[in-house]
Amino acid sequence: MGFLKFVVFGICILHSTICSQAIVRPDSIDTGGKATDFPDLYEASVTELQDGLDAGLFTSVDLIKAYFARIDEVNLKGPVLRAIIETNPSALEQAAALDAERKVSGKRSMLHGIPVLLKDNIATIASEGMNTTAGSFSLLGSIVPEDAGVVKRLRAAGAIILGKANLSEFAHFRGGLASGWSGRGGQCTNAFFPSADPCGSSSGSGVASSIGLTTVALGSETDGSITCPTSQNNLAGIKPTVGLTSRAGVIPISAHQDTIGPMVRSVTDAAIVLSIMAGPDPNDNFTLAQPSPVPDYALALNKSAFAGKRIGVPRRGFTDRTQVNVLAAFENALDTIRGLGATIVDPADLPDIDEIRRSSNESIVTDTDFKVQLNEWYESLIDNPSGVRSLADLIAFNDAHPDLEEPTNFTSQSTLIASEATNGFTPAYFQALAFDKDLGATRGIDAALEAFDLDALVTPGTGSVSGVPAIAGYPIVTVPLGFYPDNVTIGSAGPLTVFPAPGVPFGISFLGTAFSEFDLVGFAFAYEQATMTRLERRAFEAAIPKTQLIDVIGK
Ligand SMILES: *[C@@H]1O[C@H](CO)[C@@H](O)[C@H](O)[C@H]1NC(C)=O
Ligand SMILES: *[C@@H]1O[C@H](CO)[C@@H](O)[C@H](O)[C@H]1NC(C)=O
Ligand SMILES: *[C@@H]1O[C@H](CO)[C@@H](O)[C@H](O)[C@H]1NC(C)=O
Ligand SMILES: *[C@@H]1O[C@H](CO)[C@@H](O)[C@H](O)[C@H]1NC(C)=O
Ligand SMILES: *[C@@H]1O[C@H](CO)[C@@H](O)[C@H](O)[C@H]1NC(C)=O
Ligand SMILES: *[C@@H]1O[C@H](CO)[C@@H](O)[C@H](O)[C@H]1NC(C)=O
Ligand SMILES: CC(=O)N[C@H]1CO[C@H](CO)[C@@H](O)[C@@H]1O
Repeated sequence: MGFLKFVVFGICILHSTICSQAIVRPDSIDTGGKATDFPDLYEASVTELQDGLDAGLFTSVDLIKAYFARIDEVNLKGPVLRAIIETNPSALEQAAALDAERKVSGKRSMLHGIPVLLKDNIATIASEGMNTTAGSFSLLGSIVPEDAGVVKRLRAAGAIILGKANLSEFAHFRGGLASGWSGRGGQCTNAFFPSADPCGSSSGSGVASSIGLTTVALGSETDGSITCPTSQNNLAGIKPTVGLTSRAGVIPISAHQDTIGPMVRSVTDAAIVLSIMAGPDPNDNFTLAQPSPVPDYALALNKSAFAGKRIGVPRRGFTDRTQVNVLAAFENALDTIRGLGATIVDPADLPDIDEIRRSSNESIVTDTDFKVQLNEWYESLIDNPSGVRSLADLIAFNDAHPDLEEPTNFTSQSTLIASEATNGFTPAYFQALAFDKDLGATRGIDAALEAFDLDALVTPGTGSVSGVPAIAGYPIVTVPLGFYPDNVTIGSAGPLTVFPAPGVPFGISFLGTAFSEFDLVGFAFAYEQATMTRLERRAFEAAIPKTQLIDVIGK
């Protein structure tokens, strides 16, 4: 991550007039030498950037300029990744104010002056200049009442909202559409192979973080939407326990499953961001039930976290024998984890896994919740120029605007239609909700943890990993595991995308009980540090932006 080089340069600034002049007038830097000592934005961590900001090496204004230029290089030009829908027109002004504040009174937090990209379902006040649309033209120009709860926390900590990321429209709660497609953003694609599936629904968040179009990105997960794009874009990501991070001001699917979390390049960055995002919010009563105080997840970053721990492998329903590349890497990972001092309990199947896989209680809950909550969302808007005020209006709007919302091969809105057919909080709904808690938590993850006396579960971060934690509302922490080999047979993922494909990443996930993030972060960190898999392979050449800090400083 260039950390060592950077520290050396930092010392140079403190002790040498020549070096510090070079910083003030970066144009004069010998590009054959010192210039390479700026953090490489492809990989730069929160800590590296914070050190550089504190040392006066560069400013947050420089960071915003550099990321905007990097977005411009690859978003609609070159590889046309379509990871970003909008950039923040107020970001430079906000960065300048935060730079000035840093000079006077120092940094507010580890995120002071650090750019954060939001999935487009996370609300930001319209007066700042950005839309909040979940990728849908039905919400273009709409005025939300206020920032989302997590955005309020990030801004209070000094973070700068860089822009809005593309996503599978409505967080993939629309129909049988390809991952990463939205009406407003078009088809987002992976940076590791041309036109590869980015997974979803937090697709743009994943792609943008993977190649350094931002320092931090946030995604949301109802069932797989942080975990899968984290896995498929070579990232570290945390799907928090439902109720750890506020969903207030996030375009909803289900209060019982939605959760907001970081998708970044290292477990350390994920821990820093989660520590700031998490906490109670009076506008989301699920967050009032979380343990207090919020832990400092950075204290979980312990390379010895596996020592003396028992980690279970829930094979049945979690691993897919046909995924030979993923499984081979996973078996190696289990050896690594054993080598780090853990006892691997394999298999450690969930006692009720077959019953869970037969159940369709989840869609009863999500279809019902979505209609109620989306109607509330439209009603909460101060204005919506499209005139859409309900789920029924949305379905009609899509059909009335096929050019915008139903282009060839992207017509389905079967999920919206199924949701519209539900009838609110009926006894059958409450029964399905109770079944899900019992199946996923009590007789599922918690039963396995207890039966095998485990500290956590570990599975490939692909395929069906997210379903049981989804219905339980339980956390998942995912880090890189490997990459599809160069000779993998390329498959089709959607009308415009391919998967698998050479070089496309896959991850490994750690699962646990409610609010076990501290332990899971420790395990993910220990595994990440022992392997550093992310650094083994980079994006394809055209998808790697060229702009670096040196190109914008002082310009
Ligand atoms: C929303 O997007 C439209 C079209 O791109 C743009 O004109 C507008 O400034 C954006 N922001 C808001 C707050 O509507
Ligand atoms: C949140 O409030 C709703 C309605 O006001 C209530 O039905 C629900 O049980 C509450 N949830 C929690 C976790 O407190
Ligand atoms: C790291 O984990 C090891 C093994 O559990 C423990 O002995 C040690 O105290 C931990 N270190 C810190 C700083 O928490
Ligand atoms: C919900 O789960 C219960 C318990 O496994 C099961 O008996 C029931 O059939 C499930 N309902 C649906 C609609 O799948
Ligand atoms: C890819 O290469 C590996 C190692 O050379 C080989 O074992 C495997 O059979 C090849 N796979 C395909 C699909 O050709
Ligand atoms: C729609 O999808 C089919 C099958 O994937 C493909 O052959 C066709 O070219 C696509 N049409 C457009 C306009 O993208
Ligand atoms: C920031 C950016 O490049 N946004 C673009 C996202 O895609 C839509 C559709 O192509 C463009 O209109 C935006 O300009």
